[in-house]
Amino acid sequence: MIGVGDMVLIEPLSEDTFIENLKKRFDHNEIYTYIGSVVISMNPYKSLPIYTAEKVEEYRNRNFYELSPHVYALADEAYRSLREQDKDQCILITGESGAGKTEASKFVMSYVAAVCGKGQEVNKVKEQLLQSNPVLEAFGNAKTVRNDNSSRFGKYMDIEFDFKGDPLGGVISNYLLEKSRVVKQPRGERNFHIFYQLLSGASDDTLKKLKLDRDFSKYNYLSLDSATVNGLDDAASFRTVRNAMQIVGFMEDEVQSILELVAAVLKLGNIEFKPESRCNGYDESRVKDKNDLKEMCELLGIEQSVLERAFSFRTVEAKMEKMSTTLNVAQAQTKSRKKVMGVLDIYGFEIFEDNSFEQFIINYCNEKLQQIFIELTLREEQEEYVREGIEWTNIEYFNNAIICDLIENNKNGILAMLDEECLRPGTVTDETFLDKLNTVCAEHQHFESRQSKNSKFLTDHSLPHNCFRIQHYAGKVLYRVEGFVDKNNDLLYRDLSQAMYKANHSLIKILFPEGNPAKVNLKRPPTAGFQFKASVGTLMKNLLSKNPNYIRCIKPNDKKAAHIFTDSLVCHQVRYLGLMENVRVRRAGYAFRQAYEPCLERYKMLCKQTWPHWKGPARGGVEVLLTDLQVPAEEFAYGRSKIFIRNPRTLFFLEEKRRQCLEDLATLIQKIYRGWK
Ligand code: AOV
Ligand code: MG
Repeated sequence: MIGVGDMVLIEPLSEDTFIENLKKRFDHNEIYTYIGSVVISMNPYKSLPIYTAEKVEEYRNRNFYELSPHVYALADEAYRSLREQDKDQCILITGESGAGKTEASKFVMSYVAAVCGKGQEVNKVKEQLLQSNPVLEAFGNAKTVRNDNSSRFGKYMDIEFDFKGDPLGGVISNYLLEKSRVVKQPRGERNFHIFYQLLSGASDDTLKKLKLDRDFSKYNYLSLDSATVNGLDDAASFRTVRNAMQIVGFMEDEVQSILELVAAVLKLGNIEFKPESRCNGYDESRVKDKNDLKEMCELLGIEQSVLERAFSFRTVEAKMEKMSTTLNVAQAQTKSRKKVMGVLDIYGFEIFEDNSFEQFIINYCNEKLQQIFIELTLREEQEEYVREGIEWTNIEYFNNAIICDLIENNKNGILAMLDEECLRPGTVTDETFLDKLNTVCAEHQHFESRQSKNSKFLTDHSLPHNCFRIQHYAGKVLYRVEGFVDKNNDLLYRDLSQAMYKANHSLIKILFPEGNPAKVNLKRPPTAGFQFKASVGTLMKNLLSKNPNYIRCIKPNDKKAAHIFTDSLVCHQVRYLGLMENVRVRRAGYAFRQAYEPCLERYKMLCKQTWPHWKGPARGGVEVLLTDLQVPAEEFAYGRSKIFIRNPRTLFFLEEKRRQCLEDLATLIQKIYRGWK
């Protein structure tokens, strides 16, 4: 073993030894390290031969601590608990942009797929689950300065199993896609992969049908300075995506419709408007060059005059996506209770030069996940010791609840204030929103400072006039308010949705149900922020109802490069992820705990006094049992309702004894049986 596989065992423990251990292991391609049952994963930025079929076999059905740390061990443990103990599981993967979350989520999925169930039907379901990844990545991932394959949406996938542990299907929920990227990308970044894939990989014939040119430079929406990315083969990816779409279950004509839509978006980007006179406060505009408009209309089956009229009232960006969609990969056939393993892979915490509404939402989501980690591993763990009456010295940690509150508080949280501003009659601008924020949050801060001085809404004189700054758990972020109101409103003008609804195109029609004149809904749709907060709330509840398994991803350097370990960068992540506190709580505590009754039931055969029946309270039985087995006293603590076991090895010892005992028993029975014959 290179270095120490479980940080809990490091001696002496300090931030320096912790990071030294990570570095030593990273240098030897040991990218996984445990903190108890939590897996730390360092992004190696190169492919390692540790995800082979042989590795899967190695980790299959083995005890978590038996082999060297691996994300497969976590996947195995989660799947086994799901099958044998009937506990729904969730895999929570966190870390900043480019740290390796999406890759980790795919390794977990492919491991589970490899070890669960067999047979033609089951294999089909597995294929569909796995192949959903390339499709979602094509439409939802893009190159950013932080990551060449950055997820621009949050994804939560429930994999459903029957009582035997065979997969039945999956339900995927998507969270707020960064759709503004379609129209505009920061310098050095790209639009969503699918545009480049289509132009690079489609046949001449397909492109002709889609009225497209292979040349990226013909399209305004495809940034030129970074159109090709080292290490990304767009043409090959297109073939993968086409194939995956078929496996997932799209019919040929559906794929065609989708590609027509992609082509239409590219055309849309080329339509230029020239301003005309103003009337009624609307910017009237006229389409300048009509050829792209004509082709777009042909692709979508829309009458040109209808669309032109709709455009003329106001130029708006096309917003074609719903907040949260559920895709049923396969139909579950059974009515009996399903077991569920949820895999969460969201966009990681990010700080760009220019941070807007999208970064605000992304970072809020990361705060919420950090909250879960804190609640479950730091707070609840410590509270349990106190509850059980076990001697305990509290370990200090930073609780980010105050930041979550600053953002989501129903009364004076930033999202609530943004909504208030969006719904207020009168002239509403990003500036009026910022004014309000500064008034309320600054007051809030004064109020706070009298009490605790830890407000996370930062006001100082260096702040540019159109910005606000938040001290997030993972760093300070400066947000520019431009676009906040518009993006939160997320309104599509009725003329446009109605024009789209009139299209003679199967897909477009479904995408704009609000354009149906028979269903004019005068009620205002909920804002983007409101919907996001609600769906994140539901997600958190869902996660809290399951047994959590954590993968904490760390980015070794800012260069997307192999072999480079930047100490300061890693140190920053170790700090804000709360990993030191995690080790301390774990070290001071006990790795396993179990109520007295089931514990006695399981091991009573190991001691003459407790076998076959123990009379009296279970706790006494467990005491007798452990004394008889001569397990050192410091390995245990007796809680009010549970026995606490400090070291995993002690549990192995008990399990091994039990296994031997059962084996001996089986041999004995065989002998007796033979004797009778
Ligand atoms: P992310 O999901 O955490 O970022 P990814 O999982 O996309 O990050 O990882 C970024 C890149 O790092 C990948 O494209 C791989 O090149 C490399 N990488 C990550 N993990 C591994 C691994 N285990 N082995 C080899 N290469 C790896 V974001 O989606 O940006 O938050 O929004
Ligand atoms: Mg990702």
